[in-house]
Amino acid sequence: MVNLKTSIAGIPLESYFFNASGPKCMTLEELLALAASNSAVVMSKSSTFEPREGNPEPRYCNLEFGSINSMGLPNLGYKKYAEFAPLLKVQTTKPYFVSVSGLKLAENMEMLKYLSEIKDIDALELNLSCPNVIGKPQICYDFDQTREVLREIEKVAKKPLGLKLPPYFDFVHFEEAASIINKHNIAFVTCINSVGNALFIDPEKEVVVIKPKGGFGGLGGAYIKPIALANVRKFRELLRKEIQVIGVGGVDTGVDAFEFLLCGADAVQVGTTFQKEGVKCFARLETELKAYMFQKGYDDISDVKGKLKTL
Ligand code: RRO
Repeated sequence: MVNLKTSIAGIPLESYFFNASGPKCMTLEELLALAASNSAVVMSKSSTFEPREGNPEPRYCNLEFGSINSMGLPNLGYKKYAEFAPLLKVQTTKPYFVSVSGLKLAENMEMLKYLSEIKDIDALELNLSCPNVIGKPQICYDFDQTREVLREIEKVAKKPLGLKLPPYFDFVHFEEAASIINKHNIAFVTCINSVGNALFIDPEKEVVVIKPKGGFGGLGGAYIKPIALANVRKFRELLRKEIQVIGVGGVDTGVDAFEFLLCGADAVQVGTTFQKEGVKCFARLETELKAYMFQKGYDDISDVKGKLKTL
C-alpha cells in the first residue's frame, strides 16, 4: 500500500491533499463538509477583522484551463473562525488551520494574538498575497513591508505560522523573499496564491468575465501550475530545511501532485479543482497519486520528495 501520510509543523496529516484557503471554506456548513471529506486539513477562508461581503458579482469564473477570481475577501470575520473551532473538533480529529488576511498590520497582530489562544486551532496561515482588495497591493511584493510584518507578527503568533506567498518570477526576488523568511520563526510557506491581475476576456461577446476591477483578477488552475512548481522548487532550495513548503496551483490530478512532490512539496492544497468538483476531489486525488506511485514502485512520499532530476 502506498503511504501518503505527511506532517506540517509537526502536526500529522492523513494524506497529502487539503483545501486551499479560497473556495467553499467560508461558512460553518462548508467547513463541516471539509471535516467529513478526505481533505487532510480543514482550512478556513482568509479572515479579516470585520466580516466582509467582498466584491460585486460575478466575481469568480471557471475557465477551460483554470479560473479567474476577484472575490475581495468575503468572510465572516475572524471571531467566527475561532467559534467554529470546537464545533469542527466534535466532527473530526483532523487539524483545523485558520487563514488570516488583515487589511492592516495592527489587524493581523490582533487576529493572530487572539487566534493563538484558541485551543482547537492547530495552525495559522497568514495570507500576505491577496491580489483582489482594491487599493491594497500584495504585501509580499514589497520587501520592506514584508520585513516589518514578519518582525512584528512573530511577537504575537503562538501557533505554528505559515505564510501564503504570491508567485515570484525572478531569481533575485526569490532570494530576497527567502532571506527575509529565513530570519523568522515560520513553520511553512504556501506557494502560490493566484497569479494576480490577469485579464480573461470573451472575444465573442467582447467583454471581460468578472465584474470587479474592470475584469482583472487572480488566475488559478492549470494555467499557473508551471509557475507554482517553480516557486515550490525555488523556495525548497532557498529556505532553511525546517521551513516546510506547501504547493498549490493547478493540482487537478494525482500526477500534478506527483510533480509538486518531486519539487519538494510537503503537502499540496487544492483550489480551482475543489471549487469545480467539490469535496469528492480529495479522495480521487489520493487514489490517483497512490496509483501513479504504485505503478512507479514507490511506497512513501519520502521516496520521491524533492528528487526532481535536472539535465
Ligand atoms: O478573496 C479573494 O479575492 C482572494 C484572496 Br483573499 C486571495 O488570497 N487570493 C485570491 O485569488 N482571491
